[in-house]
Amino acid sequence: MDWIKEVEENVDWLSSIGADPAGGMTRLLYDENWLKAQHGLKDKFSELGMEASFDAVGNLFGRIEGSQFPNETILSGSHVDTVVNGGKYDGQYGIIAAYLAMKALVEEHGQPLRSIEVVSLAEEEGSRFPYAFWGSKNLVKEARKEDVLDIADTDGVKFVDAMRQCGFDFDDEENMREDIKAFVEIHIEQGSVLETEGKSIGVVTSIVGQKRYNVTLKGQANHAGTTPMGYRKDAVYGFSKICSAAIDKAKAEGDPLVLTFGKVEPKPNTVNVVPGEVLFTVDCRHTDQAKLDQFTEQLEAYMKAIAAEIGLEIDIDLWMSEPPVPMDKNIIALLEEAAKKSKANYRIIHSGAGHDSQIIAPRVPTGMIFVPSIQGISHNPAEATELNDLAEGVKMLAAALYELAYIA
Ligand code: HGY
Ligand code: MN
Ligand code: MN
Repeated sequence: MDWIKEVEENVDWLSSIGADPAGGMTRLLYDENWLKAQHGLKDKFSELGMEASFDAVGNLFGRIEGSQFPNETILSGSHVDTVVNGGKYDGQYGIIAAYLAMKALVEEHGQPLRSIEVVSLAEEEGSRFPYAFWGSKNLVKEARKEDVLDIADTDGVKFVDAMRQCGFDFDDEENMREDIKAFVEIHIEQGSVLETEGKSIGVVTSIVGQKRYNVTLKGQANHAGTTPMGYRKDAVYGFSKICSAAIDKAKAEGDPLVLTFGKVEPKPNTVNVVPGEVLFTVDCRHTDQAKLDQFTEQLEAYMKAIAAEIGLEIDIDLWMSEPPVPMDKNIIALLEEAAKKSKANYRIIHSGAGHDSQIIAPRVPTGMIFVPSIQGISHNPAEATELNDLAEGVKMLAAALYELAYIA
């Protein structure tokens, strides 16, 4: 197989679905680009001779039946959604690599002993609705209807309506599939460790824990000219005090703690009006759950204190809280073995980004492979990985899937 050509063609094809005129890619859960991508992948899986099917919520599976142990399934894949103006590798590279690895394995070795499936997971980023990991959480039966029944995107489109308009609905199946024996996800590193150290492959040991909040500060909109400074209930002033002090505290805490105020929406966002309201988001991560909890508890207390000091109302909505998750020791060893066999220039590495693997790992033996990100850039149209590294990643994934699905 011409690995480089296949990777390049498939990344270019899938990236064209959701290419954003403002740069990069925007393909959000249940939007029209998302639906077009899932149906395009379904056709692709069928063309590759796979049995292609959706589950109730829109996760897409491509299956090659095993000859001897068909009820033992090795799963590989990643998420099909992107952030807004994101790159063209985060998520979708893991889907493309999985089906290309399966294609290469069948071409070279014929039918596997165990079944192999590629999965295009419906959503991981939490970029459209205040909910993340909808795809993998449904796969492992952790998703709860009540968590999404009343949520909507920033245009007011309700989650449930968007899902049903795409022809999908809640998955009322109680129990998780029992046939999935392993999950391997390949993903770009989204950091610069591999590139800095000149490595082409990362074998992931653990994934960071993270918490995400929507915070609303409510003060009083007022006239910018006639409202003396001492009379103001300025929501942006409150946000800026919180943001500045919290970032300084995070820097003092030091790596691997990270803190991001990614979205800030003042209202009415007008030059000559004292802003009466601001919605902002918080994303805080750490490899150690206790330290993550301690920092966020202090942060929540500090936000409330600043709001009280300025006379603002505050609403703190913690809508995501995922613990740090170790990868499966046996899968790590298998990935290291595959890296050694394919003479890959690899290193063991921890993930500062969240991944579907952290949702699946507590239920299924799970491992991750990283390929380098150029200058560590991600969640940005400039996200890029050398074609050779992308191809090496597919070969590494194929070697791992061979060990899992072709060896008795
Ligand atoms: O935000 C993350 O860590 C991932 O890219 N969703
Ligand atoms: Mn991402
Ligand atoms: Mn991702």
